Amino acid sequence: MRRTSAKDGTPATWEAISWDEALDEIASRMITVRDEHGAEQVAFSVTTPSGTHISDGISWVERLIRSFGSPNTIYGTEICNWHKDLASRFTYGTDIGTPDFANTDCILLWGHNPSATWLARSIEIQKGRKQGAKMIVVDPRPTVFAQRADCWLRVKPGADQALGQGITKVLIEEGGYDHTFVTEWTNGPLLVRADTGAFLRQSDITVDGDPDVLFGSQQEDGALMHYDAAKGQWRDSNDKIDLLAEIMVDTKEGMIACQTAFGMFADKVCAQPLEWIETETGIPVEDIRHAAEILTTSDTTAYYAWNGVGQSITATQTERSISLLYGLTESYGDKGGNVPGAAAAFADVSGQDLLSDGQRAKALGLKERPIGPALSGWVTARDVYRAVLDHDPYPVKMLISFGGNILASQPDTDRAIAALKQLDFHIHADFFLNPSANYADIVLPVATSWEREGLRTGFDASVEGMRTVQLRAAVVKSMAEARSDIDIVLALAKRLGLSSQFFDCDIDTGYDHILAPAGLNIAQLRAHPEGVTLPSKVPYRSYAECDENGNPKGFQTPTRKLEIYSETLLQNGYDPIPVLESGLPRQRDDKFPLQLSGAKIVAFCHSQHRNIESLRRLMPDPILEISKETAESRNINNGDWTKVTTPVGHFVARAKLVKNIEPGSVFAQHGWWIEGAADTPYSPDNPMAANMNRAIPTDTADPISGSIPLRNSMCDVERMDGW
Ligand SMILES: Nc1nc2c(c(=O)[nH]1)N[C@H]1C(S)=C(S)[C@@H](COP(=O)(O)OP(=O)(O)OC[C@H]3O[C@@H](n4cnc5c(=O)[nH]c(N)nc54)[C@H](O)[C@@H]3O)O[C@H]1N2
Ligand SMILES: Nc1nc2c(c(=O)[nH]1)N[C@H]1C(S)=C(S)[C@@H](COP(=O)(O)OP(=O)(O)OC[C@H]3O[C@@H](n4cnc5c(=O)[nH]c(N)nc54)[C@H](O)[C@@H]3O)O[C@H]1N2
Ligand SMILES: [Mo]
Repeated sequence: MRRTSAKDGTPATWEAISWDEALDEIASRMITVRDEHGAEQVAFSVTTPSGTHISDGISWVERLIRSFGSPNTIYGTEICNWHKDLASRFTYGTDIGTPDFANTDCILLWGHNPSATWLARSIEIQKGRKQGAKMIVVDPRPTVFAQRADCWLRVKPGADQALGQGITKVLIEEGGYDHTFVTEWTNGPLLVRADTGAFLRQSDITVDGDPDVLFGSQQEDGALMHYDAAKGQWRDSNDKIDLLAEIMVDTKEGMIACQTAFGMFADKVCAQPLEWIETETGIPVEDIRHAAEILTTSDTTAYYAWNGVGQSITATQTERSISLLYGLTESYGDKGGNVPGAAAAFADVSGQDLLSDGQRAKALGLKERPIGPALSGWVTARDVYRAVLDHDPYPVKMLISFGGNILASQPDTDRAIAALKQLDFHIHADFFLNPSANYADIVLPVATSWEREGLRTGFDASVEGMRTVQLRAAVVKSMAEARSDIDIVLALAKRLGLSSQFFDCDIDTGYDHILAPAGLNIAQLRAHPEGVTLPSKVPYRSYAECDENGNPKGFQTPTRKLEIYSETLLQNGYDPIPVLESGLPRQRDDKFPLQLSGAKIVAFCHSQHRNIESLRRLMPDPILEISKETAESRNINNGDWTKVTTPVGHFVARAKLVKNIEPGSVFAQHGWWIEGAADTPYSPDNPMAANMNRAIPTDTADPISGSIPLRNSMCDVERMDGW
């Protein structure tokens, strides 16, 4: 459909055009911008694959973006999965891994509530519980799993890094970790120079020294012990290594004080008393100790940490704090732990290799956050708004969205509208016309997953599921003229002259390419619509496997060890060890005494589904979960309409009093944009009044990832009279 009205905020009017006309025009405009200004001036946006139909098409969309040459895709990863999937690499060298909940001794859910957001995962958790697994839940709300947990840690929103530090402190002080594992498989024993913070290298000591040779220190005599980081091997036996050594080393530059990474970590983590952690987190010291005890006495622990820790301005270091704590449990990679690389081998078509270094370097926000998501071409919405509106660092002229709804799922709503109006050309491909599509020049109707085939290589609810591959058949005929995202991608690729990078624009050839490394082809999958589970073994503790030269595979980090100390972070100006030395960076203000957080609900996925009547009956209006104390002090009763105000905006929601919820916070739902009934304060005149993201400040962001405080902005709440 082509827009026939001005972009003035009123509902757009449209005329139908043919697919050929639409695709020809889109491709020719893309080429013009690329040739005249550069491909980076065409930004893209994709909806999340975590819970939308795009999950089995997104790699193809990304392949189009990268082969076209744009480093700018709004993906929302910095407020969704980046921390667990990529920041985890600073510690493990891989993603968080698939938690083997069904076979574990201890389930740890940290800011993740699968009872509402991942029902298949919940089933795995129940399997584990039936076999006697203990459960620890870190959540400010009494979720279903929190109520059933052996240990529920009702953390104050945003205090997770402090909590991770507190539990780690107990493990270290009480010896609740495996000394052999830390010595053998982490970079804890390696010496760090006090002057530079870099690892001590052989090249620091002698002129012809090898920079890949790092050192530990022997107990008793303090002799240097050689570690070959290129091979991942200790040259000297590390039986007698001193994990806590502090020594002076004679270097080319004179005597330099050095301390082991583990010693530095232990000193920093143990610096504050547990009572300080209690004040910061709201969690009693005995509960922190109880969690540590469960972790220590469980042979294996499987965990998942997600939105509750990823949507804050300390998200990356919080992720580090949790993954280091988890690293000490020695479960990473183990059966019953979190298993990385559980999927069978398949080719990745997302085209990371197709974006040139020159284009990659132009990603918006990469200069400010050089090891953040922009490195993969995933940029924040607000950086795109800045480019469109202020031409900083260059203009963005065109936006092509494959789903997504930035006006509801991202903050800065007014700036977003201004930016959408400012664009020279804007395409939105979707099932429905959402508010973001209302500013598009051309809208492309997309087929849902029910109307098309879908290839899925691995189902990540369980380790076993990761070995399953399925070509799901369409279950209904495509409605009207809707086309799948993949069809749209291939049609554009052809017009852009990119056929050779798209398997001659034949999807079956592309699918065969994906499947070949696993020894499968698309014809086999079509003959088995129920899917195929590969017989190959799950690679438990793969870091300990050796290559033909006898070198262990190790971890895919610069030191080939699980990194307690991250030189990568240090070199980019960040703390190499995640430690909170002072209180939380909260904006304290008497006018806004409460914290605004949120959680997802089972009825809807993000801003979708509120147009589905049966679901709307389950959840007719947006809810604000609130403690009895907070409600009483503000004269708010269950069901009252409330107005939530922050320093940058406000929104409306209906109060729900919840027993045992973290009392200093309120919990809202995002994604509301379809109006309520005429007798609600977000009636058809003002549907966006219920959009919580209008009230989220974005002036401070996580310095590494760019995440924003969706879970810990300061606010106040008042009852709305007259509703
Ligand atoms: N029904 C439904 N399912 C979904 C989605 C959906 O919108 N609806 N979205 C999908 C997507 S894209 C994602 S990313 C996943 C997300 O899945 P989850 O991570 O489970 O998402 P949430 O429910 O948003 O957040 C998890 C928990 O974090 C808690 N929390 C809030 N603030 C804090 C805090 O400061 N610290 C801690 N520790 N916890 C906190 C909340 O109370 C909540 O119970 O769900 C996916 N599944
Ligand atoms: N305050 C607050 N804000 C949040 C969150 C939060 O917890 N709190 N969660 C954040 C998270 S984790 C995420 S992932 C983002 C999600 O943010 P978005 O990805 O923007 O998700 P939605 O807002 O639901 O937009 C989905 C749109 O994509 C369309 N769509 C669905 N499937 C497909 C498909 O296969 N193809 C195409 N072309 N279109 C499709 C839908 O019809 C819908 O219009 O929101 C983030 N925003
Ligand atoms: Mo997400």
